[in-house]
Amino acid sequence: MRNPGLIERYREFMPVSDKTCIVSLCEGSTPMVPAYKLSAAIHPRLEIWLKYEGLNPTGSFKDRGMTMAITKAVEDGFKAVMCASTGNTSASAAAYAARAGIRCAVLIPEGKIAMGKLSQAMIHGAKVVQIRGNFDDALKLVRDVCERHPIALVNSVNPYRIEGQKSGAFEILDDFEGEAPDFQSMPVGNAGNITAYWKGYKEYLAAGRSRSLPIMLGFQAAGSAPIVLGHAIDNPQTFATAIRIGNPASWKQAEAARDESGGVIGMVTDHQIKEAYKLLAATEGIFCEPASAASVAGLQKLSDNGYFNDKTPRVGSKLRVVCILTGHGLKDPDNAIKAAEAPMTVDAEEGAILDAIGLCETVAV
Ligand code: AN7
Repeated sequence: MRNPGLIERYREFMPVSDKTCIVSLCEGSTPMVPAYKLSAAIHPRLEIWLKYEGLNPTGSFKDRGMTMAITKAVEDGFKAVMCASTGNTSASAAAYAARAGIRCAVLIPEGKIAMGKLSQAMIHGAKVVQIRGNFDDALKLVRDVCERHPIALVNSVNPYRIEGQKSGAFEILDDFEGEAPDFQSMPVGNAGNITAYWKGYKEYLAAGRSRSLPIMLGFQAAGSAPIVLGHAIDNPQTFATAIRIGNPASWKQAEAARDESGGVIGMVTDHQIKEAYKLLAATEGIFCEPASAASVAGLQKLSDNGYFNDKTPRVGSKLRVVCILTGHGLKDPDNAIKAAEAPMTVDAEEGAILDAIGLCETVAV
């Protein structure tokens, strides 16, 4: 069946009426990929599933919130939208604004967004402004501008963004026929997504569409871990630029999701993120961007610390975990090229090629 987009799929849970003109790129309904080898590598009792959000129309989970935020901006009469972004929000806002025929401006930290994301904002015709500052500076500026001018703010402080993004939880529950996974693991930056997932899980339960709630596990990069450290970070650092955020807007809501679910918000080093990023690509054939791999790096860290040893599965014999792979690996080709083996250059003749690939002895037919 054709995917009608998530507002249509979950219309009864979304703030729309019969008159609402929905702006959609047929987002959502992303695959849940079972990860057998990854599960075995991390902990024998885990059954890991990868929710591949990189397969949304602009390559990240941001499209879930953006279909809703742009739909409402248009309904409310706005002719322009604006956001601060570490990259993916700007790509999504630019695409949905183009589709709606309204203007879009994005504020990004100079030199700190991945190339794929920048190219998207540009090709969709957004006004792209780089600031000499970080994401937190950009968000403050955008909030001020949108307060004083008739421009809709489409960062996740816009409640419609959260309404759209909660659909990710609905899909997981539908995929598992109403039984929540034992754990959900995800990266945390500005903390809108963990807020949205937890809201979604609770709403589905209250509506009688599911029977249980997961334990929420969120991971920040060690150089950008304000929630873990308990204070804002003035100069956040990490190669996972998507989550290079020092003062998350939804800080309190993220703590609530952690505490209400009995979960953890932890931190993982850039090295741990890089290892998980490479492991996903090399053993599961799944290419996500670095920030997304923090969800898997975090599981590895918890496993190493014995966290899963005393946990009991809700159903079956394995602890079921869903990792939210928030963005596609192609967003950030520079980091992929840096993390992998460089290509070889040889003469255009068979002997040289066979030498170079070095596979002939092991896979000879
Ligand atoms: C791939 O695009 O903040 O905790 O401006 O792009 O909801 O912020 C992106 C965040 C995780 C963190 N993974 O989500 C932006 C932006 C990816 C991301 C996050 C982001 P939140």
